[in-house]
Amino acid sequence: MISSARLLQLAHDAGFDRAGLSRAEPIPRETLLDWLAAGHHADLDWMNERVEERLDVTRLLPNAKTVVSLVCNYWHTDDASPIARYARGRDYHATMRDRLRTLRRSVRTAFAGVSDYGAVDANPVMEKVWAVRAGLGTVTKNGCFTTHDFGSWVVLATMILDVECDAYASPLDEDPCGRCRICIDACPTSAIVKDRVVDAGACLSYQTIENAEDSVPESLRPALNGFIFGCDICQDVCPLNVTPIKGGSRFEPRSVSRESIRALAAMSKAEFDAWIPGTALARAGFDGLRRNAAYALGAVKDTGARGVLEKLRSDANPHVVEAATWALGKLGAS
Ligand code: B12
Ligand code: SF4
Ligand code: SF4
Repeated sequence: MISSARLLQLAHDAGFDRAGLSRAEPIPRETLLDWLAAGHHADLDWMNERVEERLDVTRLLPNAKTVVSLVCNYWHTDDASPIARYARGRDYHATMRDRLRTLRRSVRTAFAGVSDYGAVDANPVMEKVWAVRAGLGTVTKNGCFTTHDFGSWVVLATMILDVECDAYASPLDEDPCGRCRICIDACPTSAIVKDRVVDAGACLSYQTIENAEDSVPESLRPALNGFIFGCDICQDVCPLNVTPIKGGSRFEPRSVSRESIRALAAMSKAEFDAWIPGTALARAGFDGLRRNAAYALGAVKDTGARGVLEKLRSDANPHVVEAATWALGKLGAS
């Protein structure tokens, strides 16, 4: 048995804003299986893989006893940007992985013989569920994990240990949403299909990031009128997010977050190489970002963007061409 106070101190020293502990008990199966059965994972085939690991962390780390949930606050400014807040600075995956590496090293030094497993985002770990169990916040109706201090402007990482701690947290006994449903009504694509359940296929976050190598369904394109990477609408409207706290310097927005949609549509490969590597935007790639920007210009009927869109219409990438053609159609005849 190890000291929970010491473990939480090590997490704090590694740079995490909050940390909490829960017992490594299986997750109720319907939490994930109902979502998958409804097809809410869209083309995220990897969500359908390693399901048993997601539901039971002892399959990831034999004899797992403790799950450490780790939270970083990333909010910085209210400046308008077509990029979702979590992606405006250095890639959060790199920041969380660096901090996790530091924590794993210090845990091994402090508690000899302990084995661990670390996860950030892509691993088969249900990070929000663990953060709830660790008493760090709740999953609110917008499907986001929301804390008292930072609202939902947080990203998560998770560490699993094969040793028991001397104290564990309990989930908070509260529903901060109450009768509110502002986020559900504000979602432009009705992607929040019921309280706390998001249909990824309808979510602009999925369409602009995960579906970057295909076309966005035509019915969803008019909603792409402000974001070209991710979507913050259901968080921006949330009353639990009205007093955000500035995050650390690693989350400081980079210059690309101040570029206009037109500039991002017209981005050259050289500009892409200067602006994008090292940020989470790299996931959508050069073509995915320009495709998204073309949709956004069409969605807002930006007549001043006709020249940029004409150029994109003869691009080498078929999805960029298709998006530019659609957008020009929205602008109408010149
Ligand atoms: C798949 C995925 C997506 C999908 C689906 C979104 C979703 N809500 O599931 C898409 C691509 C749409 C997406 C979008 C976003 N994502 Co995402 N995503 C994930 C990922 C990889 C898996 C989530 C998952 O397992 N979903 C399956 C469903 C069934 O599980 P669930 O979301 O936890 O929901 C259930 C449980 O929470 C349960 N529940 C609620 N309370 C409780 C309590 C207990 C005790 C239990 C047992 C269960 C339970 O009810 C829910 C419905 O069944 C995680 C990383 C990870 N490994 O966890 C990041 C993650 C959730 N995403 C994250 C972020 C930042 C985002 C975006 C904000 C990005 C953006 N700005 O565009 C948006 C938010 C959209 C939204 N409104 O949810 C962050 C979380 C941020 C936060 N504060 O919540 C994560 C954790 C990544 C990270 N490591 O930081 N994402
Ligand atoms: S991120 Fe945007 S599209 Fe997705 S559920 Fe929230 S408001 Fe809807
Ligand atoms: S907008 Fe209202 S319902 Fe939605 S998450 Fe915030 S408090 Fe909950």
